[in-house]
Amino acid sequence: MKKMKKVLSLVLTLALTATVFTACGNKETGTSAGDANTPADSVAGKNFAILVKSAGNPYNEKESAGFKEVIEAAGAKAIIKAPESATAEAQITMINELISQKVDAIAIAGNDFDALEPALKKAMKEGIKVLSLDAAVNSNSRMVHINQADSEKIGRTLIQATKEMVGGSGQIAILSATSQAANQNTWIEWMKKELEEGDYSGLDLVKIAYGDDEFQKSVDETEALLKNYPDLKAIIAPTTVGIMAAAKVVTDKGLIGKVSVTGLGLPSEMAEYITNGSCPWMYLWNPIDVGGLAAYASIALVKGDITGAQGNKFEAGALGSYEVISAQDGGTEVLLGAPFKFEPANIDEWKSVY
Ligand code: RAM
Repeated sequence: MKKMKKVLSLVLTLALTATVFTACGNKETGTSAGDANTPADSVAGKNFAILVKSAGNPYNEKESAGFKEVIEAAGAKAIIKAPESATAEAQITMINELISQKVDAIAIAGNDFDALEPALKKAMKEGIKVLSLDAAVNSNSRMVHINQADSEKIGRTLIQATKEMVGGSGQIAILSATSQAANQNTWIEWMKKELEEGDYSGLDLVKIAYGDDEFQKSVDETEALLKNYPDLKAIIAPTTVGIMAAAKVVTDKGLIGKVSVTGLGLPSEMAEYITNGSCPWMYLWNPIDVGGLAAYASIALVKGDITGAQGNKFEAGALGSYEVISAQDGGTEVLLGAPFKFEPANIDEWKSVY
């Protein structure tokens, strides 16, 4: 299963990064990442927007790149928006701009679960198809959410990994993104649940810090954690910006082996730290695929093939067939797949993929 996922991810990534689509077809589906599995003219000339959390975050850039490739291969126009910082206010301004531009769809990684509701409802009232990806907006604000991986599995797995890394006991801390990010907050809820329900009497969660998905702030927060908790044994960073900052600080301070970093990281940014042992292992999914799947869902919504209701089915090129399922937040979602573990044995083959 893992192997198959890996092969599919590789096929799509190669297809998406190639300038000219050649023989990248998937034998099983008979499609390629570029054909959107729809007649190209049905969305030709239409405008599909993606609005990510913030600019300058390589994870967001990869999501946007995956989105753009699929939209353009379907003959439509991709509009990529990213605010300077990860705030709801900045996204509301951009949503209003997209409404004025009369785009056909908006795929948004929300900087707040509830605060975007009036703006996104206005967009939907104007006939714009709205979906979230990466970080969900509430179910009133979207037609469907594109979820990168099972949230419960992510949260529980990170605590299980941490227990193993620290040998069963010690102080641990979480370094998150913004305090309003729905994806990180959901993962943290599951981490807490795992701590409560499992055999973790030796683990002490001393602090949840927020680096706001800004590198320097994440570095500062990591330094503060190490200063305030000199016995700290592990930092869990469920954000690609945070995990890299934490691993760099642990490395620079000569704390490899004393403080372990884990969480969700990009292999391209973390290879150095997985190799040097500051981050013994970590998890992620393919962000290019998250953007690609959001693009296929946007196209299906605009074409009227799906409404975002539970049970809707659509084709997502080389990614395969997907079904809309019910989400834990009361809305609906599409689940991309399972998270993947990156460790010293496989990091070299992944570091140039994403
Ligand atoms: C950061 C962002 C993004 C998240 C990844 C794991 O880049 O917060 O939303 O999904 O980390």
